[in-house]
Amino acid sequence: MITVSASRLQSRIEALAGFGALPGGGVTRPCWSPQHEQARAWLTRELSAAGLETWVDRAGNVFGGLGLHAFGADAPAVLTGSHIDTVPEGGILDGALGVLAGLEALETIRETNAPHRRPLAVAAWSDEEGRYGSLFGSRTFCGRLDLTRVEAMAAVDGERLVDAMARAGFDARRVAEAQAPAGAVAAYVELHIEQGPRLEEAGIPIGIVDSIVGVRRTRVAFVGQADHAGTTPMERRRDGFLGAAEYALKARDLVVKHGGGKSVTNIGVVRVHPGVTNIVPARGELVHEMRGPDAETLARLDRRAAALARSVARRRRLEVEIQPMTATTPAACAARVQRAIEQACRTLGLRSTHLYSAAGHDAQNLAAITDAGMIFIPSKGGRSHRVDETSDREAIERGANVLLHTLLLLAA
Ligand code: HGY
Ligand code: MN
Ligand code: MN
Repeated sequence: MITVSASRLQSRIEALAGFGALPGGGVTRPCWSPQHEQARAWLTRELSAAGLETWVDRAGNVFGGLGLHAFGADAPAVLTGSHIDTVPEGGILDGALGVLAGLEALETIRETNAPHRRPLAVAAWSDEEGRYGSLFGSRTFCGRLDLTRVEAMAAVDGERLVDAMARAGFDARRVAEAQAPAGAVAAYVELHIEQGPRLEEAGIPIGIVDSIVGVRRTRVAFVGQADHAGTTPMERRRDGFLGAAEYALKARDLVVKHGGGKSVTNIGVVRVHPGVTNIVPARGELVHEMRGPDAETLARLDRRAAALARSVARRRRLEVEIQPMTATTPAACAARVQRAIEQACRTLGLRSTHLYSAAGHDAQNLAAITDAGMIFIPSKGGRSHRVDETSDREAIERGANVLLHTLLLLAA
């Protein structure tokens, strides 16, 4: 039975971790940044050295093909992949594992001449973490990007996508050319760390994902009046930050109480304007994120959160601005891909369990154009999106072998 080279995979994980490495461990490698572009160049060299056809599309997606040099309906390909961009102060496996295990699987297939009827490819999708707009590269590839919005897309710190791409040598106005021809992808399967505690606590080595949550992000701003922080009587103040603070606490309760038990919410971006200590905040702005496996529940929470924002503003004599930013839809994973993963686990003698993904992934875009699925391995302590994110080497090897055999089954 063919298996991957765990040492070669491990050494590539460590090499990729060097791009944007932080002194205390972990990595910061936002898409289009200099360290990300160095990682991209390194990856294209590794793909070529592994004997794969290598190309980069207009949306910055990197591909390595085995029996494939471009996507077309004449030769539908079995695709794997993930992303090499990271969150700030993130871990070295989120995304990187799926890209490098995909490379390792294709290289092993080529070296062993393992039979496969369909061509195979591995992808590194641009800006999966959505610094400029969530799941950007796979959304473009799957024809799901609203192209009229590209000019306006920007990070929360204001940096525009067009400028970030231009600095990396890409023309954002041409991303539409990255859309894959219809029928070009026969199936998609992605290996990823679970990023949560369920597999480790259940003592099960492999997760077979059956659905992926939808994620909604909304910018909510409470607008009052700047005033002198010392001389303005307390009852006269119209404090934008306090509106945002009250909303944040009540929005959390709303989602916990009325989210059906699987919905979650987070507010990780807060800005106060003018933002100096001796002025009553005129403006308190936050990005409100909600996630859940059920689209209807998410839509209902959205409506209730907007009503909450308006009632907080009214009570505090503030204006409120509610701007939807991005909304991904929950995606079901294809039964055919889940069955292939199950069969690969049986071949390798590994226990598995089905679970939904509480993180968003590129696979939810691929699910719109082909049969898509995901393989999870346990995260130590469920830790992710933090510098001490890690998984056991054995878990990484098991995941890569399940990916290898799943790809062979899907490409047979
Ligand atoms: O945020 C997420 O769910 C993923 O890690 N991009
Ligand atoms: Mn992530
Ligand atoms: Mn990820």
